[in-house]
Amino acid sequence: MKLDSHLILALDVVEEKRALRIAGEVKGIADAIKVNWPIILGVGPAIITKLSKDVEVLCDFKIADIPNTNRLIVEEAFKRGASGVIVHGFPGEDSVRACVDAAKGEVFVVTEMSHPGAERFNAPIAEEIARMAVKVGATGIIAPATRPERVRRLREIVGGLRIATPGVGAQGGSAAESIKAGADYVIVGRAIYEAKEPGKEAERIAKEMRKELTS
Ligand code: 3DU
Repeated sequence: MKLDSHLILALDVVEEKRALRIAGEVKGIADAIKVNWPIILGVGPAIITKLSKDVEVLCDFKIADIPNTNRLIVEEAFKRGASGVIVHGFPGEDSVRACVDAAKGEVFVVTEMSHPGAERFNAPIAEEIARMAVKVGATGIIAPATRPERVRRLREIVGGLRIATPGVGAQGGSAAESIKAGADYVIVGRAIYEAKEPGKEAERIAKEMRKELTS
């Protein structure tokens, strides 16, 4: 995926017309659009192919199954035009490796999620998951924008792997802080797609990150 604005739009809307309008407004601003189950179930998987004509699409299916099922999901996502997939790390090395082997593009492994509940079961194993992501040759990891100190720590572990951080805006995280902590991309959903002018809000966030990177 390109790394230009450092912004990935999480397009969690469930109507096709609205999805395509917002995608059009952020065209040329966001480096990629992330699709998750709400849009896949609301609009249908053909939206991956449709969006991918104009922008790189990251399929956030949080794939978390046995290796064979993971492989099948990953193959279908790339067949439809995805540039990357997001997979869970907790099912183990064989499950994540199956995704890396099947991928025709990028694989991001969730290390630690951004919501408060992740602190109990997820955070204690996040660093081990990050080490596994490096070992299996993943493209990058997902780390929490809501906890920049964790992004910083996970960066130490993954070295040059890409880090994408959701949790900016509606969940309370800051784009500039994430970048400062070592993120390559921030993932933003509601703060952009619920804005009156999604394109302008996307541009504002991209500018905030540019400023951080050049300061
Ligand atoms: O909170 P937002 O509306 O900006 O959306 C964040 C998106 O990122 C959403 O699709 C969510 O499912 C995803 N995500 C997280 O929020 C946190 C994670 O740890 C992983 C993915």
